[in-house]
Amino acid sequence: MKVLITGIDGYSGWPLALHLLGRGHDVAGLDNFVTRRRVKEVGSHSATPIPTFPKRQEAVRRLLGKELRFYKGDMTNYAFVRHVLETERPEAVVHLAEQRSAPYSMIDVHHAVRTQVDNLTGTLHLVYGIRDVVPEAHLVKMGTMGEYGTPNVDIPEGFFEVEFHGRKDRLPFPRQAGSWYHWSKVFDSGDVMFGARIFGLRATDVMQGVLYGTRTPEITDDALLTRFDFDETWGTALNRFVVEAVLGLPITPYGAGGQKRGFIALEDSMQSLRLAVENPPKGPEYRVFNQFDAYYSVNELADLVQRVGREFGLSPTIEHPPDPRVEAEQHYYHPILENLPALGYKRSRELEDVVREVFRDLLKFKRRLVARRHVVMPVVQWREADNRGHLSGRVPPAPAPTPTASVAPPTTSDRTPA
Ligand code: USQ
Repeated sequence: MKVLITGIDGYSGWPLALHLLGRGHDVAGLDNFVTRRRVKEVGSHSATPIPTFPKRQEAVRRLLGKELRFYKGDMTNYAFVRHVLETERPEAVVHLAEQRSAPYSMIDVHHAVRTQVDNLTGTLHLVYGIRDVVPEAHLVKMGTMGEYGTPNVDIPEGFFEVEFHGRKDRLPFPRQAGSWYHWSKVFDSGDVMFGARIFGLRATDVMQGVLYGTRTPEITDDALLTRFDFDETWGTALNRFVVEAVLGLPITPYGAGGQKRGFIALEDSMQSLRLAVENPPKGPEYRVFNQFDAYYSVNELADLVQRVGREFGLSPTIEHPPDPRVEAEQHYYHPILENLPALGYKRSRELEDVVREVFRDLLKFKRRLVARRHVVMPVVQWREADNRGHLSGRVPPAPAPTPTASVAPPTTSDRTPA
């Protein structure tokens, strides 16, 4: 199948390209390298050294004997999106090209606005581009389990039956996102659902849990490594806990640590996305897949990382910093997972095995972690309107306000190659 991956240079975009190529699909991708620049913006870098994109293409050619086509550009430019669709004419588009960090969106008004404007614009461009150029193509859109929040009832896959005042309907399950980033995903979901309805598109909205891991079976050489973020803005819970243990910093379940989330290994996220691509809706439809391996509290994950860390001769400690976020620290959590297993999805490995693998990889790149040790502890506070003071030295000064819009003007570096 001809697949286009938007955001192909990212943590999951890159291993997805390798996975789909390995399964015999014809893959092309686009990216504007903004994650590389924004991670630099907060003073950090990937724990794993990642080559430039031309070097990545070269490694794919050399090690896998495959061609990977690439387009550099920004999805907020509709002409660019159309050009790629017209050139590639993909049968499926996996849309990953979005600002993906909740803490980054909470830094200040400019980061909040940029997150929502970019994410919604890119998604709408794709919805229109598919309608105009490849109306039969299947859009697989990366959403997030965080759209649902943590309600005190089970979480269905997108829709549920409701009875109210004696009448029944099947309605979208309520969304209660916990950051400006997560709200951008909610709005995206609404746009894809509406686009599918009015334009007759085929779309799968994937509600993915928190990713973890350093590799997938296709990453057989360091030249094929994907990025791995660990700073407080771009790193996510389990990955960060292993980094903290390796650096001799306390492992940081925030607040009471009873926050539960669905988690999924990188390898299993690739399996799920492939299953979605290979099993498109038969006709116009908007469907929702929840996507996670299992759910855990951050306390359970901290305990696990501490235990596995000891196997590597480390002495990890656990501390509970005050929660910088506004979220329930103890709550009911029971999301449903039926659609992917019905397509054959099976968890590949035990969590502990993957955590061991992450330790092995990170110990190998420990010098890169030590060099950025100062960006690990949390400083971005959800309640603060402007966190640039806390991030001093990590984030550049606020852009000058423009008289016509509250959107910070794009910096040159935001629109040019890394
Ligand atoms: N947390 C800690 N300690 C840390 C980091 C995080 O306790 O050092 C807690 C957070 O307070 C939160 C939970 O872990 O309760 C998850 O936080 P996270 O930073 O691991 O993940 P999150 O901000 O939710 O976002 C990540 C990805 C995002 C994706 C989302 C899936 O960055 O792109 O959409 O996971 S989900 O969480 O299901 O919404």
